[in-house]
Amino acid sequence: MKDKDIAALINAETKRQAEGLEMIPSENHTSADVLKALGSRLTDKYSEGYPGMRYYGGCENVDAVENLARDRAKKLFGVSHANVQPYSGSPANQAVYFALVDPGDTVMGMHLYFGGHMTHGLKVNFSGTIYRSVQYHTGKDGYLDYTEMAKMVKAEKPKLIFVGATAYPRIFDWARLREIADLSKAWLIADISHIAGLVVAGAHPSPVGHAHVITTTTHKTLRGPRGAMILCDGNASTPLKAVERKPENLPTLIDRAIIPGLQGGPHNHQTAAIAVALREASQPGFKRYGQQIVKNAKKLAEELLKRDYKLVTGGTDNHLLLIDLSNKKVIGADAEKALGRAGVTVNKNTVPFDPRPPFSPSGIRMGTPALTTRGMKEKEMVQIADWIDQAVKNHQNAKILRQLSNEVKEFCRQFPLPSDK
Ligand code: DSN
Repeated sequence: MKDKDIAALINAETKRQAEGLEMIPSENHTSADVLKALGSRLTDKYSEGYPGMRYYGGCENVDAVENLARDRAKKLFGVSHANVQPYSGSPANQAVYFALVDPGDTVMGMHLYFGGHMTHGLKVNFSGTIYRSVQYHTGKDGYLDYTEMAKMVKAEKPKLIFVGATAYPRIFDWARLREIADLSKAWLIADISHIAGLVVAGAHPSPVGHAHVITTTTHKTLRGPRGAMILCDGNASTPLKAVERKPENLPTLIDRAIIPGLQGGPHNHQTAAIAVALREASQPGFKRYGQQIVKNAKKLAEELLKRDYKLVTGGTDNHLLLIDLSNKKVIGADAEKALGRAGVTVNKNTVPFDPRPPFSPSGIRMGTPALTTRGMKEKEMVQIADWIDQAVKNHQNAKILRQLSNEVKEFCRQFPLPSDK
């Protein structure tokens, strides 16, 4: 690369990832093939529209790329329609609102501070300003309170309910959630961004057949490039004909919400990289990968519990752990900083009913998708729990944190990033 400044920064970031433990649960390490597709000439091409219906010439190759991505997504998740054009998770969710509800309609989602996402109706997000947003949350035990949620649906009569999370360590009961959504004939939207890879691996129940629409990013447990998809069942798009908001019309409603509703030209390099990741996720090894993510998270939880850490819900069923540090005399931000200095990257996070403000919460969130990609298993989780504990206990001791970071660096040499293999 001729730009030495950017080359140096890319190298520094690759080194940082290779020499440390990436434990932010929404992050992962992509394959060399995914990176190759992202860095290809496909990025040069404009192609507003969909395969076979573009506003530009020269689309024969990108049409084939997008068709492959759509077909692979449909097959992998078992749905009849896939839109692979959303630039990322937030635009995908935005498109769902745009397709299915009108400004001022009542919508429902889990509150961000209880593990939800901004686009699920947070007051300062578009979803909480354009629509009348009511928010559900977890009970004191950290589990989603389905009974409370049903009461709220009966009282508020939302037209659309988002279910999905960024910091929820347990599984979602999709059948029960659909029953709850049916109480007000609401659209049920499953945002499986965090757990898509687990769903593919059979390590988390699939929302297919329960949710009307599924949104997911492609760069978390699914291990693809940054991007997103919207999945649903229904009839294929019917160009130029008006369609009603009915389940059978979902593919048309979603496609039109993406373009011309919200987006312009699709990112074809990203679509190709999504197609590559979907092929990788259809290999038998990916099932083992997804299941190992959960085994690793459970082992890490067990080890941290032994060291007297307070885990929200007392453990995990998925890829992440939410830790309430209130008994450790350290706040989330300080723990995040200390762990970072020790070579362990996590993020500060609110815990349910957090008495502290969201920009300085009581907890931290961590997960195992990236560690598992590097080949780490239960044995390694024991060592990692020990380093986490040492860093938290010695969060003010620069010498110990430096020593831990050297140990982590040494350990990481045995587990290269996939692109370096
Ligand atoms: N930023 C993502 C996460 O970290 O969970 C959610 O969009």
